[in-house]
Amino acid sequence: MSEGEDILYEVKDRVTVITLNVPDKLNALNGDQYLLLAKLVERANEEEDTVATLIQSTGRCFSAGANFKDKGLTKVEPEKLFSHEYWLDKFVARNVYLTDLFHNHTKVLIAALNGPVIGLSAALVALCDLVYCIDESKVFLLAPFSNLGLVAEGATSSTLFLRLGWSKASEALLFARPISGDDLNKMGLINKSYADHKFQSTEAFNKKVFDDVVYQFQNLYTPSILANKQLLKANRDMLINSASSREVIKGFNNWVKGIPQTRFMQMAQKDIQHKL
Ligand code: CO8
Repeated sequence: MSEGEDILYEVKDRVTVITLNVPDKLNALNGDQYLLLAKLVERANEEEDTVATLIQSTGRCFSAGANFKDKGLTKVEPEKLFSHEYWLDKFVARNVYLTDLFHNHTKVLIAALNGPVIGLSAALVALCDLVYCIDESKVFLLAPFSNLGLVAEGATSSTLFLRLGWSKASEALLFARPISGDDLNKMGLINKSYADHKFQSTEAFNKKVFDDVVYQFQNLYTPSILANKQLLKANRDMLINSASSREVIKGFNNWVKGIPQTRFMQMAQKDIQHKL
């Protein structure tokens, strides 16, 4: 593992640990960083001896979603701004690829939430098998697509109702309302909150989650764990795949009209903000 990289990758004790490492931007990721995350998750899938892939973060926010200052989104050359080719590449292909990689990951996929999770990153967390959080009072999940001229991404139009029920999913998606950590915990999206531990740092929380993950699969028969994951996942295959393809086409239609680009610029200039 090397310092100074945007996303860190390490394999230890049969777990691949992927760490979002852009804390000064609240781990908001630009297009290249989301693609890097996709490549690292793909690499984790190919690791021969691992049982689990743990996605953790740094600082006070798990991830603030897409970076609204990403030049690839807001400073696009005029001839590309409304171009089908550009948005098929930068939006459709990348989102489908990332969603598919998370959905079809063959190891146990785990997220350790050190703070809020937003947008496309929230969608990826909702595709994880297990979710742990540092303290439910410090965490929320925000799917702010209705505020950004976007539609559901990363299969959230199916994962949120699967994991939270129809009513919460509607509130979250239609009105871009944050779902509190307390609700995420009560509704079962969070497996365990570590609030009682009162961790002094994200690193201490990450270490505890890592140790607990390793402890959980010790002495179990690994092929059965992974086969059970496949069996469980098969129940959502149709839902995720169809949601993902419907979502990107609706989203794409907005990008070629320039709608999200304008909303992202307004967000960067603080002309609009999210309900928190
Ligand atoms: N992108 C870039 N910078 C960000 C982002 C972001 N998404 N979020 C926060 N930051 C930066 C802020 O600009 C600020 O920087 P600076 O200190 O230099 O001014 C710093 O992080 C701290 O932010 P705040 O002062 O706002 O901290 P708060 O604790 O008050 O608020 C929030 C934290 C709630 C996270 C708030 O910053 C926020 O609402 N951020 C926007 C979140 C957002 O809208 N993300 C996009 C979601 S949509 C998505 O992910 C799908 C997009 C699909 C794109 C596909 C590619 C084509």
